[in-house]
Amino acid sequence: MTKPYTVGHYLSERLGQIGLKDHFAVAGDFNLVLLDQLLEEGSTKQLYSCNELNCGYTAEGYARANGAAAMIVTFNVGALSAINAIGSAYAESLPVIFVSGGPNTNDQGSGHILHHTIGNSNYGYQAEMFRQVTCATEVILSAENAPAQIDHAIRTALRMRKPCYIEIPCNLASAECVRPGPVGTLLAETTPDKVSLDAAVKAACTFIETRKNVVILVGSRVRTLGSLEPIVALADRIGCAVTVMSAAKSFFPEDHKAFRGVYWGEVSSPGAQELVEKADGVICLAPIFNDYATVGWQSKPPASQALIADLAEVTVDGKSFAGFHLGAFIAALSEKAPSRPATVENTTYTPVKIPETAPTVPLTNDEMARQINAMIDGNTTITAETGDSWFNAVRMHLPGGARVETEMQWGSIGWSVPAALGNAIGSPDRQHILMVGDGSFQLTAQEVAQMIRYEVPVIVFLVNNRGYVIEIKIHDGPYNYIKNWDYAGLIKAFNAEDGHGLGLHARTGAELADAIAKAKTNKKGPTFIECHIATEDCTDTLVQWGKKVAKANSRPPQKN
Ligand code: TPU
Repeated sequence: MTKPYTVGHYLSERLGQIGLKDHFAVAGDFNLVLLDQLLEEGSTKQLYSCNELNCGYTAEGYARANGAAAMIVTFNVGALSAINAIGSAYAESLPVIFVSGGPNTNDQGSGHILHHTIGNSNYGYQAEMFRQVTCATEVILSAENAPAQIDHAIRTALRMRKPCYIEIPCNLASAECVRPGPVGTLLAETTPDKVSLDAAVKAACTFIETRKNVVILVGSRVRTLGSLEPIVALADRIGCAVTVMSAAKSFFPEDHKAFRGVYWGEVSSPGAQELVEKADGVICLAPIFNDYATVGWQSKPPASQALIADLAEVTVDGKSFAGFHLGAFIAALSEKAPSRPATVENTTYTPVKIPETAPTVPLTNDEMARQINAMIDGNTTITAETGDSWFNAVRMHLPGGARVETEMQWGSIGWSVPAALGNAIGSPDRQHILMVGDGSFQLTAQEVAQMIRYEVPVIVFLVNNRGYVIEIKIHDGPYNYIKNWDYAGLIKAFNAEDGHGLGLHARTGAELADAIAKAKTNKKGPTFIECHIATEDCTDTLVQWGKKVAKANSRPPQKN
């Protein structure tokens, strides 16, 4: 007799069909049978994380490289640890398929009190919590309904570019169910509302025609397009200058003739602030104008001068249009938009050179950033953690094809270590660089062990500046100083008897150059370079930006 086809097999086959090669997991007794089923069906490889928060960030990073990701954890103790990472996937618009094991169906509604729960017998609260940070929440209660529910969650996540939630009771993972058909509708985009799309394109063309100085401002949610080509095509058609927001660093090729740097209010690349703020028409592609991006609410194009093309809505000249995806709008506008060459012709862009320091003096932040910048080629992905690493990544000059990943909307420190791992697993043919501060690293440090386990050659630059420098610059206090660790020394412990990680210290420019040379030849695991930098030595833009953000955060309460 052949083995029955199960709910777990169905999920597994669907994950493979949507283009995943891997899924990430932490085992627990509510998901063990499900993990068995995924292994048995085998469409995707099962990779493990040290804890569920890291598992979530790893999946989030993988989705950045691969378009989507999946993770499997156990009920409550696993899932609730992961919810921060699912919040990240929601905020950053990444379709992570979050799967939790659930209580046996015989226990649901029976009054039984189970372990790993808050001690009452209502097991719906986990799904309710996740409902706020997912676009579809499916609690499976029968094998018959499982295919439709799994498909609904996955389809919604892929279309909305947001995470979804699937809960599979531990006794249903191996219950018999039908096989999936071809992937077809799961991957298909919704048909755009042609009338609304045409009206939006017409309004956008009028907007461009009636403005003298048009500039494009690229925002971070263009990541959901999966390619920069549509944006380049639009820029080429209009012929105007292009700037990117800080969270969208690398989302327009910096070697393109129209590129004019990063617009970030008063900490913009030279010339970019003037260009955007003097333009009478700013085409904002999938922007997020939060307090960080606007430097404490200082720098946001006024509504009368902005066309805002969001993921599911275009707003222009006081009217909003919906019913189509950003990709459809950009493609249609690229065919119809009038040409406005003025801003490209009137301006130039010269990237700022990061200053060099002598190789024998103590290592400086500039020298570290300069040497990292020199390593970047068109096949490099840099993951930059919250902190001064953001500002260092933003000031680098990138060859076309280089990629920067940040988490500037959610900004949860510790994200970058697992996210760089996930990104590297999702795009193994690229060179992966991680820049992370010591404070952030202390949250998720153990995930370097998974880089070693899976022999992922991420080059990690750990900035040991003895504290939360970004917070020191925003609002200082004793809470911003941390216990020092021998970070590079951790690698020996993580390697144990069989790992190939390399841990190195860099205290001068020469030591850093030597460490980078070693990292380039270490392909069987991560190279971890602990860069010793003085606490007061950080990027100028961080200080300038920090003051403005602190001022915005300390506004007195409004009077009634
Ligand atoms: O380069 P540097 O020194 O700025 O980076 P480091 O050392 O990683 O410090 C980051 C400090 C930081 C904190 C403590 N940045 N944001 N926060 C607040 C914060 C606290 N907890 C979470 C999960 N996320 C946060 N952003």
